[in-house]
Amino acid sequence: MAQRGLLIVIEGCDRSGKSTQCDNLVKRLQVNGVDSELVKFPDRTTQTGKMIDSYLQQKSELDDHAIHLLFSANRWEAMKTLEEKLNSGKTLIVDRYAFSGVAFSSAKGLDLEWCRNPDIGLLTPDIVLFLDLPIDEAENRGGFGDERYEKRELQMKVRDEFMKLKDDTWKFIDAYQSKESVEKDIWETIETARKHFEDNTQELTFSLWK
Ligand code: NYM
Ligand code: MG
Repeated sequence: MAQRGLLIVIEGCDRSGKSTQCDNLVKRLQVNGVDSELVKFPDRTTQTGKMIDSYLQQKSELDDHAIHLLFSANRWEAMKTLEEKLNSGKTLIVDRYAFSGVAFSSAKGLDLEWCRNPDIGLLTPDIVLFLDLPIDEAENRGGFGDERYEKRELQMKVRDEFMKLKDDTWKFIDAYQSKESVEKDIWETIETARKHFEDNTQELTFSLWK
């Protein structure tokens, strides 16, 4: 069987440059002959994703617990496909994951432990890159404030909640640099990780949190 692909998660607050960097990373991996694909959560195209999209665009209201569970369901419904892809050798670059799920909901005031529960058992990422950007800079970037949650106070709380979730699979990327420098830092981090995993074949585990 081909060696499985890596599950690489990119996290950060809103406007930290995640989507641009995820696109660049997938392209660069492909150019370098690594079979890779972009995955984005929330996936707004599915049934749960449409409800989430409407909520984020402030077109509908939902109880905080209910939307939290929808975000989690949106990940769960993708797991089988993601597992198959990884096992076939594809590397996945995932734009947001359960860390966002917990960080945003707990920043709104839900209990952190309660928030972690629905995502227990999801595929464990091999590496999490956290794009770190000062809130002042995020606010200045175009589009901030368009969607629910894109407010200074909440984003600051979200960052604090993210910090409670980090472990030794997390790598911090200074997102307050030129796009090119951020891309370079990400690439170097990923190259190091790829070399590490080439020498140490990892089991695919389903235990994001215990
Ligand atoms: N978000 C994202 C959550 O609140 N919970 C989650 O589980 C996920 C994956 O949705 N402000 C929030 C974070 C963002 C918003 O994400 C949509 P994006 O990457 O801006 O489309
Ligand atoms: Mg956003």
